[in-house]
Amino acid sequence: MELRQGVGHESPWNPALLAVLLACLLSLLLFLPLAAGADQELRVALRRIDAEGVHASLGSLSLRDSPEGLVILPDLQDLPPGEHGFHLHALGDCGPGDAEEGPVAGLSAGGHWDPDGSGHHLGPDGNGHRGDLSRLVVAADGSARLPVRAPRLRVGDLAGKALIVHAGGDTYSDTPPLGGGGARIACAVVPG
Ligand SMILES: [Cu+2]
Repeated sequence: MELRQGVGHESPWNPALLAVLLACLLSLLLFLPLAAGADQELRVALRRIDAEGVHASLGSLSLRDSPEGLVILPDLQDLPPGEHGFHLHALGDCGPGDAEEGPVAGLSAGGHWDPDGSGHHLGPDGNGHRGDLSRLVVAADGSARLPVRAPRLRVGDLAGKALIVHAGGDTYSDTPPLGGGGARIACAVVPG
């Protein structure tokens, strides 16, 4: 049986077809990132908070998606030097909230964002609250510029929630409860 087809010496790469293919490839490369809605960047203001309310801006936080998850680039000043617990809290409200002892700074932001109901505070690399970020490091002059990581978050997850800085550090564990950060001293609402 004769299987050979009559293709002759013509190249299968018709120039017109090639051009169309190239155009398709190019548009795919250009529009793929948009279609995926993937990488986002957002800048929010971090404000000082206390039991009376929300006060002056302490600078900004740039929120970026990276291959390693969410990266927050702080550009802050006038904070107490040292390491501070830093988390995504569930509600986009930096105002005080009522407790037994009276109004408490930042309580309206609710607890650490925990969509999986883990009930555990285990830091950015653990399997607890997804809102657990790496600590915010403040230099001796009160400025903060070191990146903060959250491998399990993307910028889109932050919409409608609040980023909160605590007075104390963070043990990335349940001991003491919630990592030991204590009082809420600064807050940023992420629009959404
Ligand atoms: Cu917190």
